[in-house]
Amino acid sequence: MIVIGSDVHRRHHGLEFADGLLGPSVEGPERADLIDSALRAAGHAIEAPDPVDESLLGRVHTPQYIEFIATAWDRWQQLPDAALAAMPFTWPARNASAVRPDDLIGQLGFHSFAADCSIVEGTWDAVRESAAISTTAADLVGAGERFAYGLCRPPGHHATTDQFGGYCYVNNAAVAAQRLLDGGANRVAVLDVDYHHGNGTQQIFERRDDVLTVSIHADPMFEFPWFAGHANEVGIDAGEGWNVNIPLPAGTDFGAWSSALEPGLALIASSDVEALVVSLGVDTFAGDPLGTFDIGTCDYTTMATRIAELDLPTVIVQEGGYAVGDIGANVAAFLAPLR
Ligand code: OKP
Ligand code: ZN
Repeated sequence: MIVIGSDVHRRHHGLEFADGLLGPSVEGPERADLIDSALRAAGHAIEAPDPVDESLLGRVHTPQYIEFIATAWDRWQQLPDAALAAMPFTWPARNASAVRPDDLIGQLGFHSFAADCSIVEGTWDAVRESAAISTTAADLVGAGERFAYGLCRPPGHHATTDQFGGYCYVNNAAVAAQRLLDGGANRVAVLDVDYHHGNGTQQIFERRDDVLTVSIHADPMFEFPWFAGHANEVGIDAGEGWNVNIPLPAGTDFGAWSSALEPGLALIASSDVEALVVSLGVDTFAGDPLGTFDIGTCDYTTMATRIAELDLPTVIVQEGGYAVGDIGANVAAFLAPLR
């Protein structure tokens, strides 16, 4: 198993508004550092990524959005009373104008959907490196590797074509999927096993039939991201039938989770896809502070074994997982059977 990773993620250590308080984000640098050390201890070598192709980011997202993320910190620094992190406080709500404002504060709201994300000095460096990691993993699989794992941080699956949120800025799974298509695959699947619905990945591909998106997640009736992830979201126009959402109740254990996985796998197996991207969140873990599911460390090995039975070239990108004491063991358990 090839693992791609980097220390550049440490430059991103954002703030998060939650439970009425602004504080350090739950999505912090220790997450990736602990996965890194657990994988090294398990015998994996970790290789550096190649530089990212920024034009690819501007095709998965809008070029205007990528430019915004890349320059927002410098613009924030020009403000006379700039605080330590750039954050939005207002968003376009229902029935709002679709016009993008000129002002930085307005654009922060225009280009985001949640207050759990901020932009600090090193955010763009880390976001770009995270995308480089997923691209490099995709290139290795495109060149014939059966599996490659991208230790991406920050995560990506909530990032839409032009909005950050849910700790995500650039959608690493979507970038990997597009890279596989650019490399010659006719159709790919993204299987999102993070606890939260992959609303960004869904939105990026919802009008397309060359990417099948399948997400298994906590029902948005009770869980973030709340405004997407229902079972009746099946894709739009040419993409109709190419998005599958499998929402599950609070407290779901691995037996019920596995039963939900089966129809997703069956669809992937029958859809003529030539490669697979797995959005690997381990926030389905029983001890996760953001989750409610009841999945154990050993279950991740069973999960990965079943996914590998699809017999597809597979890129795995890291998404969530906030039980930092167990995050390394959980990721290592998932990667162990993939060889
Ligand atoms: C990102 B990923 C809790 C705030 C929760 C949203 C959760 C983002 C999850 N105090 N913020 O899918 O793991
Ligand atoms: Zn998650």
